[in-house]
Amino acid sequence: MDEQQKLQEFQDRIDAGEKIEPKDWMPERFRKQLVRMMSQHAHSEIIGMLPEGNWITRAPSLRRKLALLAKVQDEAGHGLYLYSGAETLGVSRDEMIDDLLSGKAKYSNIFNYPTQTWADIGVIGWLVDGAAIVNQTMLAKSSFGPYARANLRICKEESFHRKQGHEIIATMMKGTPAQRKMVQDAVNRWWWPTLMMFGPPDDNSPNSNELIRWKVKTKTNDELRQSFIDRTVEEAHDMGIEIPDPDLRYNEETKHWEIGEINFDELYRVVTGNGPMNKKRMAARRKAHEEGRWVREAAEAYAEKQKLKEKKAS
Ligand code: FAQ
Repeated sequence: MDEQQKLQEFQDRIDAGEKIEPKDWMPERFRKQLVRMMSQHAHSEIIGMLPEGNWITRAPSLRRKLALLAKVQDEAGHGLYLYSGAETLGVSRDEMIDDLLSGKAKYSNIFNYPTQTWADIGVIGWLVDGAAIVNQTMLAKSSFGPYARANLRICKEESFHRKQGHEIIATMMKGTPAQRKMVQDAVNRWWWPTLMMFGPPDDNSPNSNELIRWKVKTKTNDELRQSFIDRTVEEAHDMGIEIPDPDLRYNEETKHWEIGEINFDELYRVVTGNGPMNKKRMAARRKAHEEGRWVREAAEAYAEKQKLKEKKAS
């Protein structure tokens, strides 16, 4: 079969709703796009542990501390599913981590903002995990098998994360005026960056057309953003929270909430290393990587020793 026929057969399989598995033939560009997305997604989960990890020692009760510890640990697990999935495409974990630590690889914009109060932890669960679920429920139907399966599992865990965030916020909104103010202040700071998590608008999203043709993505950035806005605005109003957007209005005809203009310059600034916390996040990640070196070396030495033992025994 020549390249053109292979491409056609590949597209036919995708159009028929089949999953592409690691050993199947795939265009090099498909492989590259998947490595890009899956590694960025994995890095986001790992860097995403930092803003919340910052509050584990300051959680207001033992129950809250336990839930937050478990959530942050889950994010590490998500990183592992995704790195393992990406490895099936022939890229090594070391290469992906090197790209993150050298600043070559991107990770989600949202983790470059500071967590200033306890309300930020609730808002991350409610808004950030809420946005991640909308995006990842779509990715759980992705045409690449390992990515779809990783997202399916991630979404189940993220639903708990969203619930714990929502519960923190709903509890604080029933508390004192100072607690309600703290929630509103956190929403004011996290609302717009959360909307940016869905990526640039469709007419300025260089990867979308290709990813949609290959059913890696089945919905566009703007479609997903809108679906998040519609469900979240209603929840905010139910809890007595104001959305910090003077242009927000409900369109009776389309049955959608319409928002004001998103400052996408801020998104580009943050994802190219110039957000409020980029340097701190990368410094913390590099330090953790260095401090964990002896653990990786010890684990490798142990595995090597086990292999030798097995060889001797056989
Ligand atoms: N942040 O052409 P498009 C989580 C980049 S996990 C950074 O539209 P595409 C869990 C994009 O990479 C959250 N960069 O790109 C958690 C591209 O640059 P490149 C992470 C962004 O791929 C919760 C360029 O802009 N989730 O939250 C962003 O079609 C709580 C042009 O963009 C995923 O990674 C951004 N927001 O769509 C953990 C999901 N947006 O690579 C802890 C998988 C765009 O060409 C606590 N990824 N860029 O140099 C995706 O769904 C997609 O890749 C998008 C971007 C939607 C992020």
